[in-house]
Amino acid sequence: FQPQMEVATGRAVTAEALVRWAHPERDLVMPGFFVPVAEESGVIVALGDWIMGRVCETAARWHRLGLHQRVAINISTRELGQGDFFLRLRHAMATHATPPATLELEISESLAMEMDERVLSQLRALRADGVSIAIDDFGTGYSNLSRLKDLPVDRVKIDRSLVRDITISAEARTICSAVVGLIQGLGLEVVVEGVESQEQMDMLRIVGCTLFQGYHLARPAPEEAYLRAYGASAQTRRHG
Ligand code: G
Ligand code: MN
Repeated sequence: FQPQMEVATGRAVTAEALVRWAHPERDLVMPGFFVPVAEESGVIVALGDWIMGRVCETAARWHRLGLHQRVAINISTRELGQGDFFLRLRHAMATHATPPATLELEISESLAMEMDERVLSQLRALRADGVSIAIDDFGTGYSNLSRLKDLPVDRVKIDRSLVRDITISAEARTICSAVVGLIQGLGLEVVVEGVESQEQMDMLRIVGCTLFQGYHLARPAPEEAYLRAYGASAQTRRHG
């Protein structure tokens, strides 16, 4: 889990669930290595179900612990293409009694721009029930801004590639601040991902960003370590 921090309060508002493979003989394996293989072999369906179950179970348990944080799950292109994807998600939510408002779906920009009406209506229904929808990796693909306003979306995560050079390049700053303005102008929340320095964060705050995720704030961590740092008791410690 990696936190998205609200900088004004110092609170973690969302925990992004990031899958890792604890291989018996190797270091922690990153999804970039095993997800493509899982997609090729078809294991991705079972893996996706396992992740969905873990996320729904975690979100429900954190809610019972009084932790007011959403848990975000990354949805792959393959998954949204499965006819029964939403049925399986609803099933996982029902199995674990997950309050919809504790869940957030992250859908990559390229995928979001291609969603058909069937997928959109399912997303609208989930959103009406309280699930948050975020566009992930915004700025890496064909950022169709006019399409963005028609999507059932709560927030947009600006990709780290748009942020990387803002401290050294005036052009990068201009692009980043224009994108932030556009998203906010559409009434959507901006989350900046891949924040790696205080300097970047200071600049992004001037532009009006309030939600940040990245190594500068916290690296992804196993649940136990995450809860020690960002759990309910940690937040009480911090604020009184
Ligand atoms: O596509 P998505 O945005 O979900 O990718 C998240 C990935 O980015 C995770 O694997 C996570 O470990 C990684 N990540 C998180 N914060 C940072 C950061 O500040 N810098 C870099 N380079 N990667 C990050
Ligand atoms: Mn993501």
